[in-house]
Amino acid sequence: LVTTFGVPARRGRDVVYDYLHDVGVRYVFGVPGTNEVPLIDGTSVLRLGRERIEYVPCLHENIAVGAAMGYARGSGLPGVVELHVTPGIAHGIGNLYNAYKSHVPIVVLCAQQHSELLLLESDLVQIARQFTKWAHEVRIPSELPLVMQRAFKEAMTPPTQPVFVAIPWDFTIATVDVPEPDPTRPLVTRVCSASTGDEQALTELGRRLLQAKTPMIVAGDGVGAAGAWEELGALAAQLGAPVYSASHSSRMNFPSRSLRWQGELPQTQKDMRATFGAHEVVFLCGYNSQAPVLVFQHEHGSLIPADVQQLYLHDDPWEIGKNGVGEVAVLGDIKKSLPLISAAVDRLATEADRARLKATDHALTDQGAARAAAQTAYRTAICSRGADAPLMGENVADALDRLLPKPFTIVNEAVSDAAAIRQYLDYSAPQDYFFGAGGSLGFSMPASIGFKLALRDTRTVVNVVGDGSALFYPHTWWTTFKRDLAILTIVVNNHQYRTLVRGVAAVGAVCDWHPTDDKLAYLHLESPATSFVQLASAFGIAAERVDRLGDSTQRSRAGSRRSPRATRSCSRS
Ligand SMILES: Cc1ncc(C[n+]2csc(CCOP(=O)(O)OP(=O)(O)O)c2C)c(N)n1
Ligand SMILES: [Mg+2]
Repeated sequence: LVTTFGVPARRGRDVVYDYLHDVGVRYVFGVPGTNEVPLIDGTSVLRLGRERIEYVPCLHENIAVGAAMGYARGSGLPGVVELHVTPGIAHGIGNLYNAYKSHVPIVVLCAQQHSELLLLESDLVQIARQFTKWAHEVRIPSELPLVMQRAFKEAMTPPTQPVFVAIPWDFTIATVDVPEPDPTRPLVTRVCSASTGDEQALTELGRRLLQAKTPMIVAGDGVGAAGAWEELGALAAQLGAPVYSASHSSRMNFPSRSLRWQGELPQTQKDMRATFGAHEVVFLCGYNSQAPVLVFQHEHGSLIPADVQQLYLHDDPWEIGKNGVGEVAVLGDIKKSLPLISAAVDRLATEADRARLKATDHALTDQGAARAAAQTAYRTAICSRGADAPLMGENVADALDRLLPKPFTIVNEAVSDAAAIRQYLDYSAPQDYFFGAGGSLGFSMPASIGFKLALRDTRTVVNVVGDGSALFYPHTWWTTFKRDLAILTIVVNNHQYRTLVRGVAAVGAVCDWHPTDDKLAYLHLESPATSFVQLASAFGIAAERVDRLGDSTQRSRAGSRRSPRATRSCSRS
């Protein structure tokens, strides 16, 4: 076959791979159907001077999407998945939602039915639209280059998010009149969006922070994405301001060892209001607000009390002032704009201001030191309960802190123990930590696969996951085994959906509603007593069960070359 240019004909799927090569991805994740075979087969076509792209098969579409999410975060490139028609995309929605809320760039390619059977099929774009930045179904094969360039451009441009492209499968084998790309020229637009926010507005923001007696800072995912720990830390120190992380942060947005860090925002309306209410000004930096409390009662007032002034800086205009009025609201690159706020504070401060800020910061860091000492004392106490004491989730966090070599990436889905995993470990950078901000469970085992493929031997990847969460996609281990990935999975097994048990109690306290059947058997996982060791072994993964405190102090061998695949199942936590 030759094209009108007289060059060898190329197929639609070859055009698709032009774009994957252009952005530099090394892996495509998916679950095959007949529709996808031509696309998958595209990974077998070798390109001169290009690294090979590999297909990573998974046993469920949500595993594939989760793996793409981890790969994107681990590599800094978009994650790519190839999903089957209707049920395929439907299965992948949970992690697509997590990626959407966590602002992870994923390009979802979905092989639609044959173009002449479309009327018999479902509207794939309608399924995916609400969880993506852009969703489109290719109408004719010649549209592929335009659509692929737009898809990657959109996914990668901040605010990064998933995009969705449905391709009737016959288009992937159709000939298209597109020549081989010139490797010296880009195929995808890379938008340089690192613009500093308006200087005047940043000065005003600095002025309001300086005037406030006790300003408070909330660090959201925008801070971690911009790599702005240092800049935000400098501002917090300058102001003597406590820094909270946004609820459901998908990265570590402030150093866990900073004496100014207060952990994530509280989880109830009452506590959240009390926290914000103690300050007259709050600076919401890179803050992505999302359903952070279980019960919201309108009559008890907004989560941020009305008399608290809200100041915003973000590179995502949608998130700025999404749920409250920003009195000063600046759109701009966070890393570049923060130093201008600090400079304004510095410029505007009188000698008296400087002395006041210094004293405030001393008091704040003294409180932080007292908090750290109390945490150390608590940790010592829970670790001194005797070798036979049953393990607690917090012991797992403590052991990881003591035994895990740096650099590491923690993928945290230890639902009711998630705070300890954030607080006990010493993270060095925002990307040392991942959580699925949508809260759709079953994200961490799949995401760990993507992280490990992206990071290879440069980092130890540890997945800490609740038993309930692990049971969503234990067949992730099939891919772990197939790809020989050294991932340490720690299943924190409390034999229940503990968060939900606590949630029912919280609803009872707030709404005065109590379930008729208070045994809540459907929130318990004791029977059958699932053996995670057997489950892991079934997929070829080495595993051991750790019941007692004394057993948890031995250094794990996972991550070492001798023991490439290991799982720890911690029971009776
Ligand atoms: C896909 C999905 N289904 C259901 C839920 C509701 N849910 C929230 S927490 C939870 C239980 C988590 O249990 P486990 O992983 O064992 O953690 P634990 O609370 O016991 O620490 C469930 C089922 C969810 N968030 N996502
Ligand atoms: Mg549990």
